[in-house]
Amino acid sequence: MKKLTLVLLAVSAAAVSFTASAQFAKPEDAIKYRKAAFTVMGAHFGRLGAMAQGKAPFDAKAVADNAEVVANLAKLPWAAFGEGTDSGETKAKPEIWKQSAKFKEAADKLQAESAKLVTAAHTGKEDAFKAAFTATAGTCKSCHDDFKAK
Ligand code: ASC
Repeated sequence: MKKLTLVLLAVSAAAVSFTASAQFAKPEDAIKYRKAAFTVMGAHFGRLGAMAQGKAPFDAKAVADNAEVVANLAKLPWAAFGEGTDSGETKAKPEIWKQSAKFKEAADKLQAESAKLVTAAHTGKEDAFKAAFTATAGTCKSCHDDFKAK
């Protein structure tokens, strides 16, 4: 039984990592994919931002729903920064590939902070949400500063 569980876990982990390193037929497809992920993430992050900045009333349920979308989407773009995807319709800076460890660190920070944002959102506390939102937004900004052309 224990063995079977381990085998099943290994299989599902492999399935997840396969999804994460999604194969793209063409570099343009990868670029489109990652931009789409960032666009949808940005839309949901924007809804959180409106609440964090008092431009929309704080709604704990909406905060939790949007935070979950952000945290899930935050896992997706990175597999689409493969070789050959540095040119074309993209604002990606060459530093992404030249400083790949630093880029991965930035990507990991977004994922870590957005996971904390989900936890904070589930407390239902506005202050906790605002603090976690600010921390997450900081990871967006620093990555854009280093790795995204204006
Ligand atoms: C957003 C959005 C970003 C980040 C960034 C945070 O709402 O679309 O890219 O916040 O501006 O500084």
